[in-house]
Amino acid sequence: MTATARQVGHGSLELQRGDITALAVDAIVNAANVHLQHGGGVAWAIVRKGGAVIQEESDRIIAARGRPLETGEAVITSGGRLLARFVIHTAGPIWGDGDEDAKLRRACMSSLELADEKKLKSIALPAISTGIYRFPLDRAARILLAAAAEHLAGKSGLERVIFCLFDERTFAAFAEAMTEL
Ligand code: AR6
Repeated sequence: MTATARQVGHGSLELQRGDITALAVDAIVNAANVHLQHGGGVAWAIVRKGGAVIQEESDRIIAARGRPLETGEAVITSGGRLLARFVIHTAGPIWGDGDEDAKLRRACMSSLELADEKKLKSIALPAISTGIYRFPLDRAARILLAAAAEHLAGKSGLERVIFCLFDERTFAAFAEAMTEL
């Protein structure tokens, strides 16, 4: 598998090419929408493999709050049948909505903060917002990697933060952004 890693603080920041639903980590991050309706993209793949329990727990979270997530917010469910114990769901920005850079950074940061709150050691994230939400890939790669590096350089207990990139083009964009960190 194509992979690269860099030590940041006490943790390692890693890039892998592959399918995030196959990873044996404490949590995988879902590129969700604010309603947590997991109908397409990586969200659909996560629920298909992890089972309906992930959608059911998501629905209960929205019902209990009585409102959708804010863009950039993160919540957690179990991982169902996935190897990952948890799924952290964050809603990235839709390109064109305004203030996209800050919202994408927040989506990454809030996911990592939630993982630390739960005392998790390993987490994998997809290229949030770069699929159906059309955020420009190179720009997203720089923002997401910078946010993760900043988090790891702080008080985080995370040992591994992995960006799991589905296709070669996405992996290449992240690999290039990694050299600019
Ligand atoms: N593993 C890793 N990455 C994946 C996988 C996978 N199995 N499947 C797709 N990707 P997207 P968004 C990549 O569209 O742009 C959903 O309907 C994909 O190639 O999943 O944030 C949600 O419910 C791309 O690089 O997320 C929301 O409504 C990246 O994951 C909306 O799409 C993100 O693509 C969110 O759109």
